[in-house]
Amino acid sequence: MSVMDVTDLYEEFGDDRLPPGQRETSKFPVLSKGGTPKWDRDDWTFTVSGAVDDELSFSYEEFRDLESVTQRQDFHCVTGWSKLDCEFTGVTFPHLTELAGVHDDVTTVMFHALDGYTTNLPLEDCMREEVLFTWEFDGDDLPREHGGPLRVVTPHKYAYKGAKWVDGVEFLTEPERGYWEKRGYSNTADPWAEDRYS
Ligand SMILES: Nc1nc2c(c(=O)[nH]1)N[C@H]1C(S)=C(S)[C@@H](COP(=O)(O)O)O[C@H]1N2
Ligand SMILES: [Mo]
Repeated sequence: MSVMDVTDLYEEFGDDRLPPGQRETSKFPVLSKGGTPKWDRDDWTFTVSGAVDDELSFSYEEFRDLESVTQRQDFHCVTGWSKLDCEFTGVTFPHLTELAGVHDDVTTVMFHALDGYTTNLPLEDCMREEVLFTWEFDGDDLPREHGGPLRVVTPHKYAYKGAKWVDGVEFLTEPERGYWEKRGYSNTADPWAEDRYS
């Protein structure tokens, strides 16, 4: 299995791999607004909805059968820690949009999760190979507390832009804010600009 190293993406945003004000940790802390939601792999469904040619829905097995990649990425939490060299396996965001056919007037993507969490990003910030729907971390199933069975990772943004327990992605033609974006976290969340709060 080949691993694509995308840890150099910082060159597009700043001078240093470690964004300003971040410290490196080897641990992987858990940050959730509430507890870890319960789910059952057999009734889990992932949906693609909104302004698309084909609204899609996948079972867990169907999602796992999509074309996938493994990447080495960094992970930056808005509370100040960064975990470098995480290996994630999953489906790229652009691949999913090819399957659904996204309308030209879409500006905003809203991610939905099993715990009621939501987070938004502009479509163009999602159309990157590094934005993954991932089920595997460092060679093992993604731990439940870190968002298993499926989560999003956004190495170019603070990690609150990556929904754990993601079960839906919605394509919108008007701006809308997600859970933390409504509660004072930055809408843009660029770690190299230290867009932490708004
Ligand atoms: N569904 C869901 N996704 C979420 C959250 C959450 O509470 N619920 N917290 C976010 C925040 S604020 C952070 S920092 C990261 C933390 O990911 P981790 O617990 O795997 O470190 O998940 C993000 N995704
Ligand atoms: Mo966070």
